[in-house]
Amino acid sequence: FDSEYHTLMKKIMAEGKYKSDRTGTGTYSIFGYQMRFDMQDGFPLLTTKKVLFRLLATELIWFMRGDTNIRFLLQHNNNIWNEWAFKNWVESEEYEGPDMSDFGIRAQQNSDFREVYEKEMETFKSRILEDDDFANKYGDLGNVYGRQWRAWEGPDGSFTDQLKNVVNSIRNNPDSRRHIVTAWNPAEIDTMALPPCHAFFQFYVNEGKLSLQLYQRSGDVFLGVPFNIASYALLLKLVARECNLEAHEFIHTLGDAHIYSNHVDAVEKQLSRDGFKPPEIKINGDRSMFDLEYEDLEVVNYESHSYIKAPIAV
Ligand code: THF
Repeated sequence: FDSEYHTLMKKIMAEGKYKSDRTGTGTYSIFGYQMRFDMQDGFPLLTTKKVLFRLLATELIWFMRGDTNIRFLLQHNNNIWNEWAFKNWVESEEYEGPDMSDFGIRAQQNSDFREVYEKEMETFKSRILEDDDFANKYGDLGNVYGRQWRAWEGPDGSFTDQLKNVVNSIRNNPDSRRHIVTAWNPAEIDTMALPPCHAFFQFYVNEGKLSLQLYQRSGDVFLGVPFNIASYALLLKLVARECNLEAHEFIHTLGDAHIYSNHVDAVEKQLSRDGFKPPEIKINGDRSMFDLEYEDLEVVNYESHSYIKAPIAV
């Protein structure tokens, strides 16, 4: 599994063209790439750096619940979406603290600013956790993944539960070529804190085995993609269990696959390492995927190299 991912990193390092980007960081990027992970060989949690399963698992549970408010994530000590909610807050009329424009890039370049930013962020997090009105207003990321998966709003005001529908269609009509969930809702892109990166996925059933292919329009290969691989592999396991099928292949198709210029050293470090045997994920208890709790999940035999820290581009 690590080698499938390392091949992608090597290709971008060798062939990636420099490109400026929305966040002002700069990336090396290629367009169009596919990886395949056979779940019968184990669970694709990378081992050449430590990937924090708890973070991607609680994020997936958050998506599956149809939740779009970072409060749930904060309650699970998960900070991966804070910056996007914080951005809405500091750009709002109500915000009266120190100037936070371009906080992502400035926090990396200026340590005095970083201190002020971190203090503002701590205050923001406490208010989201403690103040219901504040959380409703500024913790919500808009019509992001959870909303589109569980409550896609149609032109007539009705809601479509794409995730429930796809589970039912896999169960009742396995050979269908329409087992699709899409987070890319053109009419609502401007109501999202960030348009979906992992935008569209499809299931496929053959000989009692279930596969999932994801189309990801944009992939932050060092930070995001290890999460995305494990997250969709976990989703595949959960849907397979829900439908009494075996999980087979996770196929990851990428559009713009990029390495941020400030991740290059981290990538080289990771590329110098050899992988371990992949772990297994156990789903304990008999709760359905729709009621799943993080405590139902267990990572077994995860041996990995050390964690490699890298800054997130906002
Ligand atoms: N923006 C960018 N630039 N990259 C992304 O991967 C990304 N996402 C989501 C939304 N915007 C994005 C957010 N997902 C981390 C991982 C996934 C994220 C955001 C951040 C991250 O920093 N992971 C660290 C651990 C962080 C921690 O300890 O709290 C890591 O090393 O894995 C892609 O969907």
